[in-house]
Amino acid sequence: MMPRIRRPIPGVDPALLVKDAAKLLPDPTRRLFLRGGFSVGALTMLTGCTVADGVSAESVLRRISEFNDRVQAWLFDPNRLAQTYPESAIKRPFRFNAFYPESDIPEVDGESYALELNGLIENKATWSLERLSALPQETQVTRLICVEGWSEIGKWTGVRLSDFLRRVGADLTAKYVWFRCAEGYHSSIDMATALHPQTQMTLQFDGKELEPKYGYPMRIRIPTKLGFKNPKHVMEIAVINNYNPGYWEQQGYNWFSGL
Ligand SMILES: Nc1nc2c(c(=O)[nH]1)N[C@H]1C(S)=C(S)[C@@H](COP(=O)(O)O)O[C@H]1N2
Ligand SMILES: [Mo]
Repeated sequence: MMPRIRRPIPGVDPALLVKDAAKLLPDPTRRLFLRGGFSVGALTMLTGCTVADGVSAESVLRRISEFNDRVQAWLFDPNRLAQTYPESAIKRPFRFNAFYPESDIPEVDGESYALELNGLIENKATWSLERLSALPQETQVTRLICVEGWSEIGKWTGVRLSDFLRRVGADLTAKYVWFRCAEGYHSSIDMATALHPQTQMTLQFDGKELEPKYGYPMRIRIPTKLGFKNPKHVMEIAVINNYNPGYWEQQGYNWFSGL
């Protein structure tokens, strides 16, 4: 998470800035960095920012946050599976969460639903719910972890996102997959995570058609990432090469947010 420090700080003490910035590094890196005797030079090397008087702390911290994303992306093991659980561990009723109350859940019509495809994809024809349901389905019992401090185990069924991306001729060497939701929420993920075997275009929760609160008609389920990287009511998928932070990332949450 990136603290919001807006003003450039004239005459900022670089040593203090370095110390603050180091707190934002992901843990193994932070320990190495601090053990190495944190220095302005090391911070400059990490961020590419010249840490000098008058530099905006925000710009340095933003670079640290981007560096954090790169380190996490680099540490991400595309073959490591998130833990799965027995059906007896499923939480019922499962918690609803969004940036709005339950009364504002978007109502998407499943009959006329047409998933849009954009960006680096060969076959951009839209997909109806019926066609998505006809693709091979997989079920996972995994834990959804929300950054707000709760987690619950649930059961999600749907199409493997990597299968779908291959089927529509997506450029799998592109950097990001971006999702736009019915109510304006949006999110993007790294391609390695999009291709992870447990990353799913979810159509069912707990053996039943997704309820509106869980993201009807389709949500993305990613057990290797925090809850806010699991967009609900997905209306459009785009394969892109330019970084496009999501709703919560714009509020300061770390973009990669892997587990
Ligand atoms: N479209 C949309 N998707 C969203 C959100 C949202 O506000 N809108 N909230 C996210 C957050 S913060 C969490 S923790 C999970 C919650 O999923 P659930 O309601 O199935 O528990 O959805 C994520 N996906
Ligand atoms: Mo969340």
